[in-house]
Amino acid sequence: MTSVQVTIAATGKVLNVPTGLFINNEFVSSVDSQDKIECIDPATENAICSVTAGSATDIDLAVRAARNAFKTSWGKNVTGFERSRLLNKLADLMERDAQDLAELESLNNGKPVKIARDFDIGDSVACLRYYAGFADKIVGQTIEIDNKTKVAFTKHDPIGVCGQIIPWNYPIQMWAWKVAPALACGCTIVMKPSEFTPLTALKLSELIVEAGFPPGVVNTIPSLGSVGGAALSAHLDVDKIAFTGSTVTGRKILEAAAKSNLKKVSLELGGKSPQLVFESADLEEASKWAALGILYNTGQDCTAGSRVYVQDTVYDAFLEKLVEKAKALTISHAFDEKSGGGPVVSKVQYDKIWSYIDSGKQEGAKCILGGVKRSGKGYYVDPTSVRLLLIYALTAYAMTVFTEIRPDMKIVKDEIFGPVLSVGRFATEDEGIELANNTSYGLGAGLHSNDASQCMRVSQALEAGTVWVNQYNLLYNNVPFGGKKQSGIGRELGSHALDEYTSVKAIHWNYGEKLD
Ligand code: TXE
Repeated sequence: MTSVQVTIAATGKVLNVPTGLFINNEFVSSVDSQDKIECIDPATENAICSVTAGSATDIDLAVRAARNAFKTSWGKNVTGFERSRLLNKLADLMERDAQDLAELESLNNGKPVKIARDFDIGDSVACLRYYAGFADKIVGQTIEIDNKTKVAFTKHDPIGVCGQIIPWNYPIQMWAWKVAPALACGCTIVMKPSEFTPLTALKLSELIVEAGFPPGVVNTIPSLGSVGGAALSAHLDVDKIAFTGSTVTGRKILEAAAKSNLKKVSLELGGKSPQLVFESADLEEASKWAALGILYNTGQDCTAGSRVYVQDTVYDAFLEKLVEKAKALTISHAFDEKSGGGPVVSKVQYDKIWSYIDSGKQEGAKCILGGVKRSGKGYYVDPTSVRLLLIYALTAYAMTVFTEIRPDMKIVKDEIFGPVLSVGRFATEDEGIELANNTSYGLGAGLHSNDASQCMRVSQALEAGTVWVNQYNLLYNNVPFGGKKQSGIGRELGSHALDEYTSVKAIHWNYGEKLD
């Protein structure tokens, strides 16, 4: 069976969801495995359905399909105009189905439907259109060698078959960020969605067929990371891996690439992103950005602003405002249009977050907000819906806030990937910068100040791929995104992503010189 009917409980809507492996534009069973991936609704802990778990042999078949398409119907055999047309068509279909996709995303991931529809899918549609615009504008250079006899020019060829391994925190958006530039450049794809959230990648595969992409251009293999992800990374006929996920797994992928065929690898990994609040900052605004910076996507965000450092002189005033803003934010069920977040994605993630909250308390940080575990169904870190507030008598908060922190504490060093904020203090600008940069990660950083030269100085000194000034966590399809240090290699978004999916060829042409 390669599809099931899934009922969205809140609306009674029934969606047909593919559950097979998607190879050559068809949903098929595994050739050699009976393994299944059980998909769980994190809001209820109930099973949604199970999907086929692809084996290493299935990955190999998908790679062969992608290679064949690359050599025949795609790659250099399709014009940029046609790739652009198909990407735009895919964007239209995603926009048409935004509500259904958002409900499925919400069911499998836990995020509110409104956020999935308006932000994740809205941004993904825009991402497809953005790269559709590039597909017919991928050009090289003509380089002068010698005016009379020689010229050289460059071509940006599609790199080939790309393995794309994506996580569970933004299943549709990470799909779009990877698929759009790869297809614009003429690459073919074997997509491995996270085993926690494979449903929307499968649903989007239906749209690949409807849009008219030739068979084999995009293939989707749900599989465990240690099986399908590892097989893709080590495959001798995969030319590139694009990965978003943990630093631990990123390291394994790089190692597998090095030990196999030295395939190109881009990695978007974790973070422990700081925000600095200086005394000249608009504290009202800074406190809103700080609260949202950690709550967005229930903290399951690679750029979650999980460390906030505040200048001594405004520390108390800022903290008071931060707590006020944090108390006003809610996490609740998926169909609550006002919800700021939902449950976290899985039991594993829920347990991980709570073990960090416990460790913060044990290591001596002061928990000034939240940090109280609730019983009940669903992986809500701290449920604050109106219904639940009645039960918890106004004591539940959307996030946990620790103060009196030290650099050696686990909550300060490690990526928690949940709504847990550590707040520290500093006296001078240099001390603030040093605290902010005291991490092995370098993905995002923020600073709040009304002193223009300070903004310039500090944004240059912060060791991160993205720095936000007087705002936090906003991303745009036309601005590059990626990490320094152990937060990754390469850039997504913007024109920079095209470099990840192309290989530059230099052609030297002699049109006049004769050898003596
Ligand atoms: O990540 P993994 P997990 C961080 C976050 C989170 C932690 C663990 O801190 O709590 O990682 O999450 C595939 N070869 N981020 O365990 O394992 C896996 O199947 C190839 C940050 O879910 O990195 C999935 O598709 N692939 C992050 C993808 O890797 C493998 C987003 C991500 O899973 C593999 C997610 C292997 N050996 C988690 N093992 C971000 N940067 O936004 C697993 N995978």
